[in-house]
Amino acid sequence: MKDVTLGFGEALQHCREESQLTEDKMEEFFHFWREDFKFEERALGCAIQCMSRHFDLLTDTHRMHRENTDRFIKSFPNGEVLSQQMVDMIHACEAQYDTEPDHCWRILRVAECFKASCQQRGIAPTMEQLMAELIMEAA
Ligand code: BOM
Repeated sequence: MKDVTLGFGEALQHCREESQLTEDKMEEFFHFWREDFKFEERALGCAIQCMSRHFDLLTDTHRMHRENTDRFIKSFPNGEVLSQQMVDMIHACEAQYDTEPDHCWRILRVAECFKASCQQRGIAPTMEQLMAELIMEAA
């Protein structure tokens, strides 16, 4: 999951401007997994929408594109094991917030729900794992 997160997070720089997400709101994407992270900024939902679009993970109704998302996740280490459950969790979260008409807010709620589902199943990456991976990449 740390690898998928860091891979997905690479689109943040690309999406900052169009989503109006300033650096004081989110410095790096992996902060998403912090225990005290707040899902309060609509701009973060817009950023996640832009990032998903960057990797072609959305349908034309701004919902998760299952096949593309499956392929994206499987392109990372451990993705083969994670993909099915991640896609199913995101889909269940989408169903829960389907009536929210604003795409940025809806995607933010879906992301929050997805994070909670990952924590419940014990597949959320820890900050230690993410930090270690970043240090390895920099070395
Ligand atoms: O209905 C819109 C679907 C938007 C999906 C939101 C999922 C939350 C993504 C935030 C965390 C990402 C970590 C890894 C990448 C998963 C593809």
